[in-house]
Amino acid sequence: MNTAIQGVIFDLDGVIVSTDNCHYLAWKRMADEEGIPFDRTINERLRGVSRMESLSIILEKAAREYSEEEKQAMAARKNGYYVELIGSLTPDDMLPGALDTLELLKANGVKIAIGSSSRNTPIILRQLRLENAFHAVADGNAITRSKPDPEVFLLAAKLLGLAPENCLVVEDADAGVEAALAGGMRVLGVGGAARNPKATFAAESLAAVDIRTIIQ
Ligand code: B16
Ligand code: MG
Repeated sequence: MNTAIQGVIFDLDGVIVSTDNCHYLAWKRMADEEGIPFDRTINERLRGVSRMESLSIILEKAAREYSEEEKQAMAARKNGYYVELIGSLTPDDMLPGALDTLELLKANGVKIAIGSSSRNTPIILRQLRLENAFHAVADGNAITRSKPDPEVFLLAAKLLGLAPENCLVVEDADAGVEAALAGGMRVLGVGGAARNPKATFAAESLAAVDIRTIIQ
């Protein structure tokens, strides 16, 4: 079996760009309006988790039950606040080392893809001027099961035309590390996931690693 890494699949939030503060501020605004306790510690649990699952985590602290209709409305309201905030993202908001890593991989003939839970992926890529930078984009709009299910990464590999064992995933969330491994891929943990013992490789950020040492 040929196990050379021919493609790298990047998570978006926390790997290419840090939108987590925008997610936090938008959820916080919605939670404050509803009188639901919400802080940065709870926010940490939302990394890589889908919008509706994030809402379920926030509602653990709610004083009452919310109907399905109310939940849909709250998620839509939060998303409105979030979209407003990410409207001011620019290429300068890319995380250290991200752009260099993408360019290095392309120069070495390695295919690159996005594998993100976010349904706002197209907006974020446009804001960062990365809309044409990837060979494939798999995001929250194209999947039904979010991380730790491997669906988004398996879709990205398929779109790249590669077998999972020939792909490396770069992730900042534990749910994403689980998803990559469940999909039969190796994973480079960065940020919070750098401390996940299950990650195949680890680095504080993309600026702290020469990706060529991993893909060779
Ligand atoms: P949206 P990633 C994830 O992005 C975020 O980490 C997570 O906090 C968010 O809830 C999820 O996207 C869904 O985002 O509401 O924009 O669809 O880390 O998978 O790139
Ligand atoms: Mg992430």
